Amino acid sequence: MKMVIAIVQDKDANKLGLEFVKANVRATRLATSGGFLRSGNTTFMVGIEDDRVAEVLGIIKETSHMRKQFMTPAVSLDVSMESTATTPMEVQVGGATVFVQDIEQFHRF
Ligand code: 2BA
Repeated sequence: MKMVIAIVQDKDANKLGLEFVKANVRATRLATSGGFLRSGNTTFMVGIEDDRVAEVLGIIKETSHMRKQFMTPAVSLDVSMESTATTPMEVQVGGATVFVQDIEQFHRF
């Protein structure tokens, strides 16, 4: 048994959830935020048999897209306490960040 944890962009989350249902893959969906951009993303937790991990990874790969986003760094104050203009910077996000972990035990009571 493995636990696949996939962090995807909110724009891809509904499609991914539907694809999991179609493929009879059970998943839990969490509303999360990225530590860097601090904007919303979605984390799926998927408990899955070892021989279906590749299938799950394939579904995630097909559904998650890379996008460019602009972020504006926090306003900074210079020595005269005047705020200095900050330039928006481009950041590439995604497709998906995925972790696969061994699960020692799995129970459904
Ligand atoms: P965020 O932390 O909001 O990061 C969004 C994107 O910003 C990242 O895209 C990456 O391109 C960039 N980025 C992140 N930290 C950076 C830094 N210190 N300096 C410069 N650029 C930085 P992705 O790599 O595709 O990550 C998308 C989201 O996946 C992340 O959102 C975070 O929620 C999660 N994530 C990525 N790597 C992770 C890790 N090692 N552990 C836990 N969560 C992770």
